[in-house]
Amino acid sequence: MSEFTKGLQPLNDALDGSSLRVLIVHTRWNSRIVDALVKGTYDTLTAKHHVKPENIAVRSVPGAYELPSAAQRLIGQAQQQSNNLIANVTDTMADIMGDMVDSSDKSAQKTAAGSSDSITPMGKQGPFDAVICIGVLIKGSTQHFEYIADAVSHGLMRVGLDQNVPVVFGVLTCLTDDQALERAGLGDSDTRHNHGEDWGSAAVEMALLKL
Ligand code: DLZ
Repeated sequence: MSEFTKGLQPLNDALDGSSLRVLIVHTRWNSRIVDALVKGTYDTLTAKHHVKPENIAVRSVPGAYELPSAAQRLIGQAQQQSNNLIANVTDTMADIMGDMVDSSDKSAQKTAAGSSDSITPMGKQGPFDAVICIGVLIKGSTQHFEYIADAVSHGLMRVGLDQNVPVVFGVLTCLTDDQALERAGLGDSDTRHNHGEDWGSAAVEMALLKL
């Protein structure tokens, strides 16, 4: 039986994210806190889970309200790029096979084999395996906070389910500035913790989830 009663029970297994492609979308609202959270997320992805820096795309949006639509659009663009690339590779392979069938000439076969070496690898253009949306909402004196928090949490859940891509909810919804600082690892207490670290691990765990 675990001694652990509160918070996230860490996995015992090491999660290898070296084959994953991850998108981080973050706000520019509350940027000091958000920047610390993005750094915590990024460092965990690369140092703990070995996600390659070239496979991490980072994009910013104005505020938390923009996170769901930005995530949806960027996921779609990456998927489209990937489809185009696959279509190009398929066309090139068909051309090569056609050339080889058309000609019994050894030199033609050599040329064809040469061209297959130049097919562009997937590189930075694959679809995303996970998306992490990061922002900080701090309650003010109006109902703005409640409306945005509600819209963003529902919006991000919808994007994840509709796109079938894990979307990590990296949005702090805090009543005070101090609460936000503590949760970005910038506070004064001994219990301060950068939640970005948990979000990085959650993204890798969800991307690798299988039966
Ligand atoms: C307008 C606003 C306010 C009052 N507070 C925050 C906040 O604490 N955190 C945040 O990320 N964004 C805030 N915004 C901006 C909205 O999220 C959004 O960018 C604008 O309403 C434009 O759609």
